[in-house]
Amino acid sequence: MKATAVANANIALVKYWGKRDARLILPQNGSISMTCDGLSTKTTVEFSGEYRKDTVIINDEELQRDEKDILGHIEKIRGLAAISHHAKIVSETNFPVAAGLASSASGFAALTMAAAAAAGLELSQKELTVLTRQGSGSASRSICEGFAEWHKGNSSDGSDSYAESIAGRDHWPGFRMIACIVSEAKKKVSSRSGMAQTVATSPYYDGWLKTVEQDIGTIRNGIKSKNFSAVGLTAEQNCLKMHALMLTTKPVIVYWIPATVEIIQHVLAWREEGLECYFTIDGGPQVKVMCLQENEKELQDKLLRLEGVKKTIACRPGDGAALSNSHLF
Ligand code: 2P0
Repeated sequence: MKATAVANANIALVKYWGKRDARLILPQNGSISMTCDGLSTKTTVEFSGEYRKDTVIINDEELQRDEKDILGHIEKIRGLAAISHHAKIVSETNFPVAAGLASSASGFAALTMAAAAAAGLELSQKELTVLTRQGSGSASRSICEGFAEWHKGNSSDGSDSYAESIAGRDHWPGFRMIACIVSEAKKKVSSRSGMAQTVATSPYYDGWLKTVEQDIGTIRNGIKSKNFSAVGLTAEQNCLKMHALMLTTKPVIVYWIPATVEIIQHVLAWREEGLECYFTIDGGPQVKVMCLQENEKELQDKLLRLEGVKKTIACRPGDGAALSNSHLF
């Protein structure tokens, strides 16, 4: 009863920021993301009668505060499989955790896939995304390869709120997401509590919901037809609309630091000069710059010359989550 899975992080092109059901993790709107090759989490789960309690070890540290209810998610999987053994869970992530690089997405995707396999559940990919979603919403997209769409769904039981790949990893191999690391500090407001505050208090939330479907259509079509300008510009505008929601939340949520704004200003100036690039920012200060492969090197050189940029990681569309035979223990 032991299995290991590897999953990549994903960066949203149309963002998820708000739930209509917090228990089942049902979103207010659909979202679209790119699964990022190389930003991965590997997780081994074993259920055994020998274990006296559940243990979770992430990047060599035993979990002390279960903010995202990892053990609640394991309990749900035990219930589905009708088993009662305790679990040992060991997880390793190869990029900065909790600073807005979607570590919980890759983490919950790898955890769910490994735990479901270790528990003997046989799930379709769609069912796996539904189960993963109940651990962490954006993680449902990390199950899928290339470009993923998480459908909002309408049913109250959440069975139609699932993710699927809308284009495989080799559909658009020249698409690049350059993650610029500007800070490795842990964020002060979690996405989970931040988005709940936004839905409850931002006067702009209705405006967000009114335009998000259109962004989904533009980006889905843009990915299918490889229209970089349409995808980049719409993703950038969608990101700014989400941050406008954060800025109008009470109490206010500001994830940006000076280096975030420095990169925004430069991306806009470089684009003005003819170097096509767009930015997107999530629940943290890091900026991800979208470009095509032919401009990757020039942009990475320019970004690394900025004072606030500590490091860049360029990703292409990556694989969906997969089981592995090499266990972590
Ligand atoms: C996204 N984010 O679409 C957006 C953009 C952050 C900003 O999904 O409560 O960690 O576990 O469902 O998935 C972060 O939210 O929240 C997120 P839960 P999650 O990528």
